[in-house]
Amino acid sequence: MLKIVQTKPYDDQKMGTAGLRKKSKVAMQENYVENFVQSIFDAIGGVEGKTFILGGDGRFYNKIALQKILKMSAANGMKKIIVGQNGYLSTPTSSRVLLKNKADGGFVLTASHNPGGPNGDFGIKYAIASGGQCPTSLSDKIYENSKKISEYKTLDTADVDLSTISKQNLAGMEIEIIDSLNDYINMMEEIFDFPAIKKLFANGFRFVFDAMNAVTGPYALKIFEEILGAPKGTVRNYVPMEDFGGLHPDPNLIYAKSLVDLMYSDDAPDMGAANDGDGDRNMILGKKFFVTPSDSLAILTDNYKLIPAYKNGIYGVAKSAATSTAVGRVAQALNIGYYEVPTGWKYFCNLMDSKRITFCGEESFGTGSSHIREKDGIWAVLFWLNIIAVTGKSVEEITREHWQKYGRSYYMRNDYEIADAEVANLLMKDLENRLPSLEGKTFGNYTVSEAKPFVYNDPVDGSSTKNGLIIYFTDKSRIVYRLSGTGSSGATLRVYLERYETEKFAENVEQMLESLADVSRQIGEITERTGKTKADLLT
Ligand code: VG1
Ligand code: CO
Repeated sequence: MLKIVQTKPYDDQKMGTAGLRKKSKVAMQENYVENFVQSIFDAIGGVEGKTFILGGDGRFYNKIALQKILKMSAANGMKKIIVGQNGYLSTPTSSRVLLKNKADGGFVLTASHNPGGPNGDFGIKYAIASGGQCPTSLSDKIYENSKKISEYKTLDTADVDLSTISKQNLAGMEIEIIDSLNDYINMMEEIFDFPAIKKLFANGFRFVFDAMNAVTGPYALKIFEEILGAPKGTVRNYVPMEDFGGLHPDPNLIYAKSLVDLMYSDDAPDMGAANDGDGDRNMILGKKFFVTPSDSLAILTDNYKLIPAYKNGIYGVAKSAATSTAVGRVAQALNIGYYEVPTGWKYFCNLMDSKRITFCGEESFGTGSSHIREKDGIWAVLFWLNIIAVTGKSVEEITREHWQKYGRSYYMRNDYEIADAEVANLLMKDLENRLPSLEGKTFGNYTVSEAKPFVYNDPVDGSSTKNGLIIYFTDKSRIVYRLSGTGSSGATLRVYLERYETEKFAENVEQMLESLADVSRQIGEITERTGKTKADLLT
């Protein structure tokens, strides 16, 4: 039965870098999810006659929010909704399903790499018909709606059973529950050389994949163990859990600790990899060896010819401004287009749609291609396995050869957790005002050549976005400052450090970047303003 519920607006439903992210307890407030979803429906001119995609990474509160959205969708007259079995859809799969079905939009219930559970985070990513995250112009409209919403539509009805592949009807809306694995796996088989990777495993290549108790577990189990024949035990932590088993599902050297410990032990396998909560991030490790995501993007691009789907040529490549310039050197050598965009995958989408780029990536462990409009964790892992299978080289050899050929960008991200968001905002504002006065100044061994805000003018839709501040130095080093847009409390100041070398490849990255980190604190007045003499998290 149709029910119109009176509600009061919340004033904090502004989307960040990728969707809405909140503490679970905030999202669980009365009508919180409903307000946000109705605000989306209203912002896109209603959902009558339209088709949408729905799923999530399985985190806490997914089950309840899925039912809320299903009932609201039917009550608002949606024609059809395609839902992953048991409510699971990784972010890349959802983009795939959306594009394949030419749907009008899609919801993924996730806070990505943020921890889950009652004391963790919950979130909603909203994608548009192009398969990518909704643009800022739309999220602004949704935010405006959410601040004045007074009612929403839902149904007074029993919950929908999402456990079996089926077609159901909810008050006139078709619900199609799909097996999301097969379709995604078929797509991967079309892109990569599965027979070559199968042979690699048959010849004893040792690989470990850590799904971090998150959504890619079932995909990884099927692809790596069942189809490609890697031995049982290759895929770890493969059962998706509501709280990720207490893990912080962010695949980096700090949070994927057990995998990192294994890869740095004397009995390390040949390659290790991990994905994040919603399956769009990846980390690549060799034996006692770590590949930075910035290098990974550059290496994948340089080796495109080894992959069946790309061997006939790629368009250009793009990276976020904060990502190291390594891929820029490859683009130059290959003579392909090269773009620098703000942080957030949505900025790559127009470039892919207009065939300007094929590959793109971010320093935050995100890599992907135009096969979908989101980053794709398993895709990146398969790309590495494919390169190894064809070349017979190790992760470390491939990376070192890349440095020999192009030089090396030593790279690190320093995160400062600042409890008072106002302190962080003011730090950025004042730094922006000081930028012109920095040019030509010397800090230790580093002389500033240029200092300016990063502004991106989209070549396709003409929109302009300002995100972060960049300091360039005369020796090609760079520092980028920006505030995170995915946190759920306080502020995170991200400081990205890059130093370029062509000859001496020292092993200790932290040491190589120590003086630049000091310079970043000095230029940003970080210690004075926050009391911090060191970053809280180095990745
Ligand atoms: C972070 C990363 C950014 C990434 C975003 C979403 O944003 O830095 O590169 O696109 O998370 O990732 P921020 O604003 O906190 O720096 V995820 O895996 O949603 O899907
Ligand atoms: Co993610």
